[in-house]
Amino acid sequence: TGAVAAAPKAPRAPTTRPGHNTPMLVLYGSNLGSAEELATRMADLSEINGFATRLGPLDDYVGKLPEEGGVLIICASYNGAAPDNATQFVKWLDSDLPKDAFAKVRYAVFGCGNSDWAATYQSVPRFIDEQLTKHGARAVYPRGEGDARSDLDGQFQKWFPEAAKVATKEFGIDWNFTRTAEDEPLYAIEPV
Ligand code: FMN
Repeated sequence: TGAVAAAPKAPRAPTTRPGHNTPMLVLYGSNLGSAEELATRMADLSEINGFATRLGPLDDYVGKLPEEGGVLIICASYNGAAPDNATQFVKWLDSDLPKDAFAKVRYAVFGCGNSDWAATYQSVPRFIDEQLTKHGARAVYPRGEGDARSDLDGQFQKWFPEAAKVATKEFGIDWNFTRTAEDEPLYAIEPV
């Protein structure tokens, strides 16, 4: 009786994951979970923006940094020493490596630290960055620093989108890294 059924919703514009599939390895060194959580966030964003993404602790990749695509590293420090799941990786970087060991590696590092530890603030991410560069790797974007004493999350949120923008250029990807975790999902439950 005059009631008008709601018009069906306009179909959502189709969204698909971009298909460039550039490899992206996201590695973390973390004892208490902050670096691991940020790594997981980066891996999610990397995947939904079309990178063929892998995620793992630094120690799982001793001797096997990939020469294709990119490597994103996020690592904490503990009294100047590596987190438990990055100990072997740091030892490896400190070993007698050929000068060009990482000549084909492209990477970016973000450090999680706390400036209360003034003498060793950011020491492990800094060391990783220095060793990679020293052995021929290319830093796609300058190392970022997050300070848990002030605003680690905010510093990360400034660093990552800029790093991502530069990375897409570096890898020649015709796609601006604009999808965020808050966007419409790429998939929906289909009625069967
Ligand atoms: N941060 C630094 O930058 N340099 C340090 O030497 C350092 N030593 C720490 C020692 C202890 C016992 C604790 C609890 C924290 C220390 N921090 C240091 C801060 C941590 O690296 C920082 O909180 C980081 O976000 C922790 O990451 P995670 O939760 O992934 O382990």
